[in-house]
Amino acid sequence: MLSLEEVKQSLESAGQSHVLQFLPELCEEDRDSFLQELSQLDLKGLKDHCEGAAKAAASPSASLDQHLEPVPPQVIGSVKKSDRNSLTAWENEGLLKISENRVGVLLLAGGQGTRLGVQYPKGMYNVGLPSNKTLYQIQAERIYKIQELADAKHGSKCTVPWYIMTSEFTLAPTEKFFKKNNCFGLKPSDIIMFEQRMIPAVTFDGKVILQGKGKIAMAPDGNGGLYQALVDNKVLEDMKKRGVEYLHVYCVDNILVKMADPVFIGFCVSKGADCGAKVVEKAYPAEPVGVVCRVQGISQVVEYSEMQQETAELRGPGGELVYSAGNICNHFFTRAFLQDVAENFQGQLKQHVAIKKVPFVDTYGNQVKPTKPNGIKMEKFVFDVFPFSRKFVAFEVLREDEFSPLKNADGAATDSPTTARNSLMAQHCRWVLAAGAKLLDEHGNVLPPKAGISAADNSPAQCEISPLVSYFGEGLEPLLRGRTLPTPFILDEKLAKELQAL
Ligand code: UD2
Repeated sequence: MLSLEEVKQSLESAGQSHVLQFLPELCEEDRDSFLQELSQLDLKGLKDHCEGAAKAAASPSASLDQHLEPVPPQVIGSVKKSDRNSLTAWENEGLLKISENRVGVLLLAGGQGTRLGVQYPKGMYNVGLPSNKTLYQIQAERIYKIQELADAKHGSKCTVPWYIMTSEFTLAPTEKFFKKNNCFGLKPSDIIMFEQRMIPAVTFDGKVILQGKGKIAMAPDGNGGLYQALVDNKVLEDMKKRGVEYLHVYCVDNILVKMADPVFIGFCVSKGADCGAKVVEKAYPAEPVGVVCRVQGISQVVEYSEMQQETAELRGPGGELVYSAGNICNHFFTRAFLQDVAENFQGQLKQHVAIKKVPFVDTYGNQVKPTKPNGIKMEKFVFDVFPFSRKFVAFEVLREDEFSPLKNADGAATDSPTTARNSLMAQHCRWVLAAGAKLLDEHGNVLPPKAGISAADNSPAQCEISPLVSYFGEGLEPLLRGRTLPTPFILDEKLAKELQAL
C-alpha cells in the first residue's frame, strides 16, 4: 500500500487533489480502506484517463457511417442457407474438438445489468420458467449436456472448462451463488472465475467522481476489458495447460445461448478462422444489437449506439435492411489469436464513451443522485479485436432458436423476462411437436400442431425440457413419439428415465 503522501502527490500531479477533500472527516478504518483503494488505482495513467475521457466526450469521434458497407452475404455462413450435410459435418467437427478437450466457454458477466434493474448479477435471474431455473443454471446444464453428447459420440470423458469474467460488482455474489448450488453439478475446478479491471468515472471537466466521501465511482472497463483481464489473471496460461484451443465467448443474458455450440465451432474451425461472430437478422432498425459490417473494407462490428439512425434504417430493393447482420455477442476465438491480441494489440483497443448518471457527493459532502447525465464511463468492446484477425467469419443463426436476450424489466415490449421465458418455452414446444408428440392446453384441447402456441393469449404452452435431457432438441423422439402430453409439461431427467423405461 502506498503512503498518504505518495497518494497525495500522485493525485496532485494528475490534477485530482479533490479526491482527498473529505479525508479528514473519515474514521481511521474508512481512511485506510480508501487509501488501499487509491493505491490500487493506476495513478500513473490517471491524468491521461481523465483528460482523455473529457476530451472524448466533448468531441465524439467522427461517425464511421460514411465508410460502411454491408458484409457480402456470400461470406456469411448460414444455418438457413446450408444443407443438412454441411450442418452435420460442422456439428461433427465441433463435437470432435469438444471430445478432445480443445474447447472452452467464456462468459462475460462483469456488467451491472442496469436496464434490468436488479441488484445482483443477471445470471442469477429467474425468468419464471416452470422449473424456476436461473440463467446460470441453464447455462451450466447445457455445458454438462454438451460434454455428455461429445463423450457419447467419441467414447471420451471430456471437459469444457467454463471461464467466467466478473467484476468487483459481480464476483462475490456469483461465487457464493455457485457454491450454494454446488456448481450445478459441474466440477468446481473446471469453473474459473476472474475479475476484470475497474476504472474511475469522470465528470465532463475531467475530474474523478467521488461516490462517497471515501469512495471513488468506479465502473468495469467494458466487456472488451476481457483482453486485459485474460493477461492479469493468467487465463491464457490456464487454457494452454488444459489444451484448450478454441473459445466460445458469450454474454450472460441470452436464454437460448448454445454453450460451446458444436455447429458454430465446427464451422469456424473448418473455415480456418481465428475469430468469428454469430449473427441474426436484425428484427427492426433500432434493435439494440451491433451490426457486423465492413469499415473501409475490414470486417468489424459497429455498435448500435454508434450507428446513425438513417444508416440503421437503410433498406435494399426488396425492403430488407441493408445492415441486417445483428451481432448477438457470441464469439469464437482461437487461443493463438487471443495470445496475439494480448501480446500485440491490447493497447490499441478503442475506448468508447458512455455518458451516464453517476451518484456523487457534492463539495459540501451531500450525497446526490443526479437526474441528468453527469459522468463519463469509458468502455472497451469485446468485438473491437475483430479487425486484428487474419480470418474472420460470421455465421447467421435463427433468432427463434438462438437469440432472446434479457435486457429490460417486465413491462418493456422487448427483451424482458416474459419474452425470454416465452422464447424458451416456444422452442421447447417446437421440439416436443417435432418429436411426434401432442400438447394439450389446460382445458384438454390439443394445441395447434405447428407452434404449440395457445390461440387465447398468443403465448406458448408451459413446456420446458431440461438441458440435461436435450441440448438442442435431440434425443426426444424415443421418449415422446405418439404421446399426448398435458401442460404444464416439464421434462426433467427423472421423467425422461421413467419414459424410457415404459
Ligand atoms: C451487447 C453487444 C451488442 C449486442 C447485444 C446483444 C457489446 C459491446 N455489445 O450489447 O452488440 O450483441 O449485446 O444482446 O458486446 N459485460 C462485462 N463487463 C462490462 C460490461 C459488460 O462483462 O464491463 C458483459 C455483460 O455482463 C453482458 C455482456 O458483456 O454479459 C454484454 O453487455 P451489455 O448487456 O451491456 O451489452 P449490450 O446489450 O449493450
